[in-house]
Amino acid sequence: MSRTQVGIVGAGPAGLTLGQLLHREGIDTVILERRSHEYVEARIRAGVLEHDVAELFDRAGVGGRMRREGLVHTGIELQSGRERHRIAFDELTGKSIVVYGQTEVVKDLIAARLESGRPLHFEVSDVSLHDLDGDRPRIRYAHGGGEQELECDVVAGCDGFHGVSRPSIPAGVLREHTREYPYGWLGILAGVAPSHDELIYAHTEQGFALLSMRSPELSRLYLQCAPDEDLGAWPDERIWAELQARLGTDGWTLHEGTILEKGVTPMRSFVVEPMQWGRLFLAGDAAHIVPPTGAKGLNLAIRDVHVLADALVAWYRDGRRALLDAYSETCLRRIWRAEHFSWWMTTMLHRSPTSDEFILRLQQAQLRQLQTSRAAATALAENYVGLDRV
Ligand code: FAS
Ligand code: PHB
Repeated sequence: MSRTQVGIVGAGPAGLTLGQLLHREGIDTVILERRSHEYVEARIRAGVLEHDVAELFDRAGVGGRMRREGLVHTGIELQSGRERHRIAFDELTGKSIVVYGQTEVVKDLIAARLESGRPLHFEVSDVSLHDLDGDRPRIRYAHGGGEQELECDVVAGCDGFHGVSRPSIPAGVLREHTREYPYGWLGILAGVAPSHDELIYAHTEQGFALLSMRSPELSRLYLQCAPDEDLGAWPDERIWAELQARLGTDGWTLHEGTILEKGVTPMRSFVVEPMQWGRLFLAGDAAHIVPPTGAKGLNLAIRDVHVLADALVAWYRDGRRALLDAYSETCLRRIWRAEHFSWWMTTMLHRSPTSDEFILRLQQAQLRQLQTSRAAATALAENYVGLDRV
């Protein structure tokens, strides 16, 4: 049996960031990841970093490439029909966001982990958690052709929505809250320069569309579709035609290019309470999911492990358990705020198959108020760039 202070299950943004934050405080960790190094780095997911999350990466010593290659944005465009209106983050909040792909964040975090020389095991299997309600929890797993056992002080469940950590909490402990949405996103990565310098969220009669980007050469675009949309029914020509129809506006051109990757993502809102049991602490998608309309998923994961790292440092340094005991309550305040914001953005901007003219008029009224009311625009901007206090 081997030993560490904090056993981390999952090498996504949550697990890798936690490992980096704890390593910088001299706390020993082992990160266990079921997928291969290549697979983890190739996954295309989120694209927006909140202002304070970008600054956290700076402080954690992994912000260098993000600052060189990331795109600082001071606003977004909301489009209603063929009319656009800009939400000016800098003017309304004094903050900005950084557009930098999750794939790049993960590459930077893995590079830092490998440079630290601390254990990061890819392609582990048969992970199971034991004695979580004692003071010596254990992680069993298979790796390198043999069965392994890792004794820890604490286990961090950073293994995403489909991981083993949440199900390791006994039945009856967790309260689950969930909403499924009657639509999803068909997302593409295209080898063409973005047709706009900021993100465009479009509400149209045909449905939602989003123009985003990854670099001056790479566009990331999404269009609302059925949650179980058949990708085979969407040849490249049809995707571009639908994006043209939804994003088009007078005097503006959506430039098309080679589609490098496409996929359909269903949407859900999901939260478990509490996010801790005994010496197990859940973080990121293992504990909560948001529809991507508010660009919160990745940012919530990083915020969770920032809280957890501070709590563990206080515990190891001074024996103070108060922050650890309050971990779940502290995270859930921000999580529920982000759940509401993501739900609000999603229901305001998507045309549900079950919605009627009444809902359409409510959506148009909300979008109009965001044009006419500084207070309404400020509330959106504060949530989007990331709230100081929740
Ligand atoms: P992750 O799921 O990223 O990482 C969990 C890790 O644990 C994975 O590497 C997994 O392989 C590993 N793991 C799972 N089970 C394991 C086991 N038994 N043993 C060991 N390892 C195990 N968010 C946004 O903000 N904007 C977006 O546009 C956006 N798009 C998304 C598209 C898709 C298809 C998905 C699935 C999510 C998207 N998200 C988006 C949300 C996403 O970015 C998550 O919020 C983010 O990845 C959360 O990070 P983690 O909590 O680290 O979980
Ligand atoms: C992305 O660039 O992938 C992205 C941006 C904003 C969102 C969702 C996804 O709300």
